[in-house]
Amino acid sequence: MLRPILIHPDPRLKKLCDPVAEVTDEIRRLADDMLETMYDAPGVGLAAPQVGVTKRMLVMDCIKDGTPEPMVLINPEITWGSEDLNVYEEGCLSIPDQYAEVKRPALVSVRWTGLDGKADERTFEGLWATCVQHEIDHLNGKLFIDYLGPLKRQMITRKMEKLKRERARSVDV
Ligand code: K2U
Ligand code: ZN
Repeated sequence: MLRPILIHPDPRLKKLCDPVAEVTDEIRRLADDMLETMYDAPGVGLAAPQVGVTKRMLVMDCIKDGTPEPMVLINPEITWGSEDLNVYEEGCLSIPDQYAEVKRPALVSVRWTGLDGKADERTFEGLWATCVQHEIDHLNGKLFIDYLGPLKRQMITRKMEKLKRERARSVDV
């Protein structure tokens, strides 16, 4: 089922998320809901804290046109990052309609546990590399605006506070 995506500022988006102890049916249902919510947004990635679950799990599918390639990463860890950096104009489903350039390693190796409980490891590049780093930041309570200067970050936060006030009013009506 679709889950509501939290909008910044929200304390749950700043929390250090807890490891997933065991891949239970509830975790599998959460992964399905996160993928459904991600495709509906639409986005190419989504982290559990963005739907209010402060657990270390993320989903990704950076395939634009072609066969979708949904991925579920449980307790992901970055084991290596390239010296070379890539700049990407990032957005975030928890900070709608705000974009800014963020520099990140162009390639990253990530180790994680899959829904089958098995360990997996892969080196990502391109949009996949940017996305997986953006999502793992979410698991550590970090947002892409934390890489910006204080003034730009504050301006974006103020815009989100206004948006939340307007959304709350429209629901009240
Ligand atoms: O975590 C999220 O908020 C989902 C982001 C992930 C993302 C941000 C920046 C760069 C890559 C991935 C959403 O997918 S934002 C929507 C989007 C769609 C296509 C390309 C980039 C961002
Ligand atoms: Zn995000």
